[in-house]
Amino acid sequence: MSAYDKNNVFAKILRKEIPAAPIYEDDRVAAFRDISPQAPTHILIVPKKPIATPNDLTAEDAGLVGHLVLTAQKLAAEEGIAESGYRIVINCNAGGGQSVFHLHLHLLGGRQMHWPPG
Ligand code: DGP
Repeated sequence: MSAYDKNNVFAKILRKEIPAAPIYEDDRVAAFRDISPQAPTHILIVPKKPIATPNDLTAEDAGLVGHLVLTAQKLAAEEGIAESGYRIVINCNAGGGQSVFHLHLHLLGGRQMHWPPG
């Protein structure tokens, strides 16, 4: 479990305290473009609920996690990358490459992805 810092950068974006390039928003999630894109499409999809890492999810979040993934699916179609393919990534903690401690999905596409990831 991780303590949630309410002043992390995604919390500030959700509160509109700092700008982001918005893509989508509803009552449970928001999506905006990554400031440092790693692919032609690189969108971050975040829950509005303050959850620091995947370790902090509980069974009650199952519907929210499904909604995050279905939002990624919808945005992939809108970005025109559904058929060519895309990658959904969730990093967890420092060893997983997480640098912002508000849960987020990366939606990456528009170029060939490679395996294993770095
Ligand atoms: P991760 O390493 O999985 O925690 O991903 C964090 C991502 O957040 C990283 O790809 C860069 C992005 N990012 C960091 N600061 C900002 C910001 O201020 N605005 C936007 N749009 N993205 C940010």
